Amino acid sequence: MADTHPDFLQRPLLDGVVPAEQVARTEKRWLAVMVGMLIVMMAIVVLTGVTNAIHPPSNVETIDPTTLHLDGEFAESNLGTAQELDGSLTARLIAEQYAFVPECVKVAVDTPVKFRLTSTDVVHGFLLPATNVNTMVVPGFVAEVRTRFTRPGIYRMPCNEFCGNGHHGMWSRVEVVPKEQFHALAPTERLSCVQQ
Ligand SMILES: [Cu+2]
Repeated sequence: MADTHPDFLQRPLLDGVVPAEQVARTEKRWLAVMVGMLIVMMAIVVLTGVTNAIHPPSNVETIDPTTLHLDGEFAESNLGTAQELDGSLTARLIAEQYAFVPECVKVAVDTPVKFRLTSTDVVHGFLLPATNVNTMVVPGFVAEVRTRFTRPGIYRMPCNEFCGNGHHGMWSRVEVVPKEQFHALAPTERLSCVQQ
């Protein structure tokens, strides 16, 4: 009888056991599909990279991370919150290992706010909980996020991209104050709230 064959491999399979050849055939098919997907995805990455079609999130504005502290928009004197002619606010910050500069920015409630950020070293993340603000901050690019705060308060802001050993300590905050309070501040006091 076949099921008592002295060679174990020659005995018939129990019910429900799939023959080895069938398993191998199915695995080969899946392998081919996966290799095909990998090739397509690699081709997309290479092609979009070569044609400069890959961009970091947000708007595609480039900046030289090695000289941004010397002059221009992200020079130290320009960091923090500035009021535009139309009444909106622009807050400029630099993200670097392991801090945001300035560490605290002040903005007014019910006012359009534009955050502009860049990084001097590695990829960081800028996230304000309970708002639409959440962007990667990529060296070489300016990340821009627009929002409007409907409630005053302190929005604590963790770096949400792992950026190195000190990442867990990379915190900052945005203080949203009533409009009158903001407008009563001297321009230098509006810039940041680090010392307050
Ligand atoms: Cu980080």
